[in-house]
Amino acid sequence: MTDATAAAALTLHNALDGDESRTLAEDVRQGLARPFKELPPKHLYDTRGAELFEQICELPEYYPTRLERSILERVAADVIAATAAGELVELGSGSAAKTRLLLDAMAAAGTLRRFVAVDVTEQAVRDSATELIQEYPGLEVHGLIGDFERHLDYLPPAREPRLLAFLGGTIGNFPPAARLRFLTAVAELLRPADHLLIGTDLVKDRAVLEAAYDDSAGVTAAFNLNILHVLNRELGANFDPQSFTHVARFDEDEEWIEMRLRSDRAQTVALPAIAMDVSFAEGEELRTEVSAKFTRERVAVELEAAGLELLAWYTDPSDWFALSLARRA
Ligand code: SAH
Ligand code: AVI
Repeated sequence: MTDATAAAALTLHNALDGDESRTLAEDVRQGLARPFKELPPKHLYDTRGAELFEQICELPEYYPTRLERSILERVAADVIAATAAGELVELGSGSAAKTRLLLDAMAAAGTLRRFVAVDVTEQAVRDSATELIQEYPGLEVHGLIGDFERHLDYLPPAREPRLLAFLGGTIGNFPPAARLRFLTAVAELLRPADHLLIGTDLVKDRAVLEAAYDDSAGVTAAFNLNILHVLNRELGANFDPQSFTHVARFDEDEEWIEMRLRSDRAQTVALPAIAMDVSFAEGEELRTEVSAKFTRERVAVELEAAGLELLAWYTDPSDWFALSLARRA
């Protein structure tokens, strides 16, 4: 493919256009003023955070990526046969590594027309979009740099039966109320010919879960601590990342992993860009992510609450990870 053809097949839209720094400032202002400090996990993913996440996917302890890939290898052709999808829209697409399995199945079925990547990390959208138009001659790629909680209106109108994919278990990173809001918004996007494919990590032994979020090489710790570097860079803050410790704990009542940063000492941090000083007591923790773990029943109930119907449930042999195919009820 010539460069000119490749350029014609690729469109990019940046829905963030500078307002991301405003949301970061607002999220930090609100999240760090609370008695129980918390930041939304999307701020983990600057370019460095996205690179660290890619490294996490390769870790021996972090099973979700490998298992989801193995399920996709087995069922991608069935999913495409069931949906007749001509376009794939992926929310939180990152490097779109596993996406290729769906695109390959669409190409094999002769339906592949367009891929739409949506991610808050600009570099990830640009790089994956550029790679995919080279790898799939004739494929149209639209990259939407945006927040899937705020910018679904910017998706291009569907032209073919659409498969909307939300892989990796990222749905687990929403707290429950936001999850229902998000799934409802996704359901409203779906026309009768469209489907949703959603990856969920499943409830399992605490030791397996906690090791996946606290690996022996320290990559997840670096990923978690990177959020402090984001605040230092974007808000002129003076966090000393060395004085915080990565914590990953499974909460059995909530059925979710929590990633936190524990302050090793009493300290006050300045955030000049938002004219805020934040004090941490020794041992005080800042929550940076929840990662919910599901059961089949819970997925079905939550899909139904959002106006979706579970059509197929695909798992790996150990029942550690699942992909659900759904459509609007
Ligand atoms: N789907 C890939 C990547 C998962 S990591 C996989 O399965 O491996 C989560 C991805 O979601 C990251 O690429 C991150 O940048 C993106 N993300 C997180 N919060 C987001 C938000 N609010 N809006 C858009 N993308 C988001
Ligand atoms: C993107 N998301 C599904 C990952 C997860 O497992 O919750 C993010 C992650 N956090 C720590 N390790 C990986």
